[in-house]
Amino acid sequence: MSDENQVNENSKNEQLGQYRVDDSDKKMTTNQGLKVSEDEFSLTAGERGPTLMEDFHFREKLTHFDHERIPERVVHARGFAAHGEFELYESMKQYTKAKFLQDTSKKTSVFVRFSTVVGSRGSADTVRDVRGFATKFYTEEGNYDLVANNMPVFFIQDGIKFPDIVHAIKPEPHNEMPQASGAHDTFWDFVANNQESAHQVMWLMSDRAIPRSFRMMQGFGIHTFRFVNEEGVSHFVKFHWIPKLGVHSLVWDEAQKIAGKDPDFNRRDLYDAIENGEYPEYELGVQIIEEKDEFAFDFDILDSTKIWPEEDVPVKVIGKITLDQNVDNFFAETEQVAFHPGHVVPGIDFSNDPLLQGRLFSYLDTQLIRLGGPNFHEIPINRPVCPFNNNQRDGYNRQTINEGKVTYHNNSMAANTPSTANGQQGGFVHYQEKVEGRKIRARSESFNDHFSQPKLFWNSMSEPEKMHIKQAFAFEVGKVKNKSVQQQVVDMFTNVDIELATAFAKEIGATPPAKGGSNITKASPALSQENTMKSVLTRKVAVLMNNGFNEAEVSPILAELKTAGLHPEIISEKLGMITGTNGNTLQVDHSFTTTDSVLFDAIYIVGGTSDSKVFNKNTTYFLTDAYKHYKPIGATHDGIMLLNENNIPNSPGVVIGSNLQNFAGNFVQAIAAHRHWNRDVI
Ligand code: HDE
Repeated sequence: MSDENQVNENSKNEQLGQYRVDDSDKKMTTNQGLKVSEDEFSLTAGERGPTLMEDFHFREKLTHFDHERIPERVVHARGFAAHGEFELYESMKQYTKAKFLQDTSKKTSVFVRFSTVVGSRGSADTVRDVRGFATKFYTEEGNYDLVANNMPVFFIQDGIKFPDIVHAIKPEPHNEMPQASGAHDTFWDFVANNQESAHQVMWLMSDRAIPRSFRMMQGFGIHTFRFVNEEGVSHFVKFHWIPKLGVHSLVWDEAQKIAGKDPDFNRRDLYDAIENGEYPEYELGVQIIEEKDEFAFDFDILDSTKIWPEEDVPVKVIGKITLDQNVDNFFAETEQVAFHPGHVVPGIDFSNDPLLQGRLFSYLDTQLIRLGGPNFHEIPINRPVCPFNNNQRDGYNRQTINEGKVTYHNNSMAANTPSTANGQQGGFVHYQEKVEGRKIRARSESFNDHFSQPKLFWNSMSEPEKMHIKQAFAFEVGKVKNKSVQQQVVDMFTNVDIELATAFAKEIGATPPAKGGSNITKASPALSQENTMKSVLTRKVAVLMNNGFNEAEVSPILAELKTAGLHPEIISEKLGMITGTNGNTLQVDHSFTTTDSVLFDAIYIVGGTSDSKVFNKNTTYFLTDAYKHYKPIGATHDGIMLLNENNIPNSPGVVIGSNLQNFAGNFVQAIAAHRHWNRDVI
């Protein structure tokens, strides 16, 4: 365990090092350390006889296997995590005394787990869902967890309704269908009858719900928290994670296909990026509101269904996390990590947001059952890197060997230690907010406006984004069997936008609204993905090639794509090598059997000389899908002919290199635009 003031960005890695075991080149033993002489056959009475009770090795091996599973998380079951470090750009001393936010020369180790919310552990990555973005900072003052999502608002305003929303969106209880999807009756029945959900539903129907990559999504702490400084002055704060690569999404048809072709699409992407040294980076932003301005807004800052528009309360970027290390063992680290919004450090405190207050109960409670008792803080991934001492003892799987016999406070026999620390000594002192009121089960009226911000969100969308939202409603509500629920949803979202409600009502055979809608015209450009950073870095290009390609001309193009930061991968009929007209060969990365158009960001068709039906048929498939998904398409050599044969028009994002001049440069530019929405796609 590191000394308090030696805690740095390596502390967690060093601590985990004490628990890592490399089993290779070792003799096999039982869990008691006894060397095993035979692991293929159980101990039997004769070669064809029954297994003997005395076979302790068999019993130990099977018993351990029988107990390998623990309950999956009740939500956020499917996740993927990585280690990294946090660096501070600018001291936050003015606002908070949190030590990891004081000194720009100090770095902090972090562990980040991304997740989907609704699906089981084995479900697909690219489902339409909210994504979790949970970060554990291993600070010198203890673990600080920022347990965030990739959308800035939540479905409900009060923690007491969490079991209801989760029951409604999870697979229906009578037949356990559908998996990892909100496209069913109970979810939409919940939505229509709990109208505070309108804002998050708009986000869920938007492209934000199908991120291209964990590396390309934002994170939001959602709730209003507090920063408290050394002088005891408090400011309200909201936390943001801003990905350096910008915020990017899939299209829905593509996302559904990927769910079959590569259910691990997002986790593979993160894992590969880290293995390739292309470390994902996210900047930490804060929005800060002074205490005196608590009531200065047309929404309640304690309401988790509201954002603070960035144009009104700017996001101040204060630091960055870099994820630079994959886990060694998924179960030990990713599965056993336990986050909790109540894991705070001095200088960070809570607000009275009733959703946050509910969470403060739930996380410890759920870990007790999931991780089998009260000692899960001793699991290596969860251990703080600073010392931790108290009088808590015993329980299942206790590992710490506490010396001595004093296990209570106050005491005289251990000089009243472990002793408490006051605020000056680094003890956590709750912010002394003055609160008074009657005990009451009710919500403040200031929480009652459920439609202004969904409308703000809608107003902020570009035309393609609006089109996707309409299509998402048509898909999701179209899957609902109950006609009354469908109509209730149409009526509800008429309060957001009549054009939206009319569009999907027509698609699903419901009655379009005759009148209604909101007259709010405000927009927040920061909400649109049109305005995000676009980059070609780490984008994957499928290069379709066959024997007889022009190696002398194609290899330099591939080299240019690589120099631009792209990943061209060669796809052909068979794995192995392909030979160019000059006799030079290139290694094939994937065959048509082992990959698919939807797994790439762009397609480059080169072709070859051999007129192969298999190649041409598969090229048609790759092209059609890429075109339909608005992806950049490049063609040179025989590829141009294939483009023409497949009637791919010379439309936006289609780059034809007839004379090769500037082809690579133009293609890279088309890829930098990511998707070409102004393409005529039916
Ligand atoms: Fe969670 N949430 N949540 N949640 N949540 C859990 O804790 C809960 C909420 C979030 O990668 C559970 O360890 C309640 C908002 C993430 O391990 C559980 C309420 C936000 C993760 C739980 C909320 C989140 C969880 C399930 C409403 C974004 C995954 C397993 C009052 C700010 C953490 C677990 C990981 C996980 C309860 C709402 C984010 C049951 C009661 C809002 C990222 O404790």
